[in-house]
Amino acid sequence: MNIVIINGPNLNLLGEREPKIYGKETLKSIEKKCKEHAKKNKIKVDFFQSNIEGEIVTKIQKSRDKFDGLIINAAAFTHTSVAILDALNLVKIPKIEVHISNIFHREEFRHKSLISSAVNGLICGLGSQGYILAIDAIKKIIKDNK
Ligand code: CA2
Repeated sequence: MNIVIINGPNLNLLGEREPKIYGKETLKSIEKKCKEHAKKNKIKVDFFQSNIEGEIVTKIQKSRDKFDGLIINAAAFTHTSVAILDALNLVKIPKIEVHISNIFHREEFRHKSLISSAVNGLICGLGSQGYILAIDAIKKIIKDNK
């Protein structure tokens, strides 16, 4: 099983600021945890981050023939990007949206995700643990679809 985990803008700086909202972990340590957990489950992970919307769109497009499942934390693009929504709709593999913070407890502009309609499910507000839960969930969806 091969999956891709896509991370959006500013998540490369995780751990440096706003620990009350996002915790103290860096994206590197989240990547390490995800890869360790995935390995135990015989899953290979491509962990990707970009600050550029077009690079994320291209990564999603290319996921079509390369991966069995996709996990995405689109960060701020969650609330703005029709391009990412369209790309997700074009890729017919299981997809899960993750947010470290509870976007519904925060400013009103974060309450709306433009991409949620294109994914199987959404995990938010559980910190970096959300990525691990998403790996477990996507594994089950992929298996059940076979
Ligand atoms: O909670 C999440 O995972 C978010 O996707 C994070 C985004 C935010 O725009 C979404 O509304 C919710 C922001 C990521 C910012 O990354 C940081 C980097 C360094 C320090 C603090 C945050």
